[in-house]
Amino acid sequence: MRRLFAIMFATVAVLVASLGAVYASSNTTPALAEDGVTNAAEVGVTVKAVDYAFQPSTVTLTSGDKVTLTFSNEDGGVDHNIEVSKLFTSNECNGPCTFTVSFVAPAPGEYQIFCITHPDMVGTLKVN
Ligand SMILES: [Cu+2]
Repeated sequence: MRRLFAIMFATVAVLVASLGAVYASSNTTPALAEDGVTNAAEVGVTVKAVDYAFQPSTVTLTSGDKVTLTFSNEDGGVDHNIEVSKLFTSNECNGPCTFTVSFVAPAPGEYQIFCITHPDMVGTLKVN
């Protein structure tokens, strides 16, 4: 009886040890990089609104970039916002004012930048 108990104890101990080893090895396996993450760069860009126009009128980014866009409305007493459809929309602010918007650069292509209050105020976001 005592011998049987010892064998059972040893079996359980081996089982626990091997489970621990499996857990440890799976825990130390290097994580696979996700698509688009390996090349991600943190990018800062500034877009101004001056005389009802975006400056620069074209912003160029690389797909996957983690972007912090600083928007600076330099038109005193004028409300501007900045937005790109399905990507980001900012609130309007009454110039002079500055704020930042964060987003991840989408799939390559050209996207229109616009201001909700001024239909003629447009720019282009080029993503490579
Ligand atoms: Cu505007």
